Amino acid sequence: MDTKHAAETFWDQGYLVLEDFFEHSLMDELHSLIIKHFDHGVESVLNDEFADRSKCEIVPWFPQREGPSAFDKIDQLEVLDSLSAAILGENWVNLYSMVMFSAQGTKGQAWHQDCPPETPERYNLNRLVYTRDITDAIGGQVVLVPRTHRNRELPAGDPDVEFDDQMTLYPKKGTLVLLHGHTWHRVLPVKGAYRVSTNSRAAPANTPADVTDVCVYRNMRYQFSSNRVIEERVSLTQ
Ligand SMILES: O=C(O)CCC(=O)C(=O)O
Ligand SMILES: [Fe+2]
Repeated sequence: MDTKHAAETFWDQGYLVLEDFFEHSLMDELHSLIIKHFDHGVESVLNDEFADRSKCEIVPWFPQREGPSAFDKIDQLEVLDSLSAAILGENWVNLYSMVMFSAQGTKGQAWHQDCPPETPERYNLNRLVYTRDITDAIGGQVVLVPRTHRNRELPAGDPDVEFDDQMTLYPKKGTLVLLHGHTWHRVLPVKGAYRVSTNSRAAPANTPADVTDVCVYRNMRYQFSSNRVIEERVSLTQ
């Protein structure tokens, strides 16, 4: 792979899709661990106010917090390592691996930026791994607005909106999606039995581990560590 060209395309567009990046055997191994984990029921650790206000319904799992795991194999891939370095620069940091599960009939995720965009060099890189195809029947497509990663705040307003220049991605089993944390993005509602994705988040050198603590939605800024809305972006009386 031409990592220099891939990194340039990423920086031009704010995202990059690479199909057949991961071996199907690795996808199957990780997928069965995900299914085993979520088989025990899907109690969300996120509170109701968050789900209600943010229009987000996902259940996160951080497999690497439980010790060495098959998910480490993603981080150990040489090709992902060099691509990440080409995008993020020397001494980039690996933040954490987060599996996201959405049950049938859930809303997906409303438009957001993973972290505030005011400081362009303070951002996270989503390295999204799909262990199964995302199709129209399943739902959960990733929608994004290209080139919104350069110091542009997601405009305030109705969480459920269509932007003229939005793009819909249908990642397949084995696809890697690289997505800048400031790029405006959302996940569509889930119609099939369930939807999963895995995010091995990374960031440039010296980025604090809590870079994604505050997420920017169209109606609010939400802080995960305190479970609080820290800024209302639309009038609540309307
Ligand atoms: O699950 C996905 O496809 C994307 C989720 C997302 O918004 C993120 O990882 O920041
Ligand atoms: Fe996100």
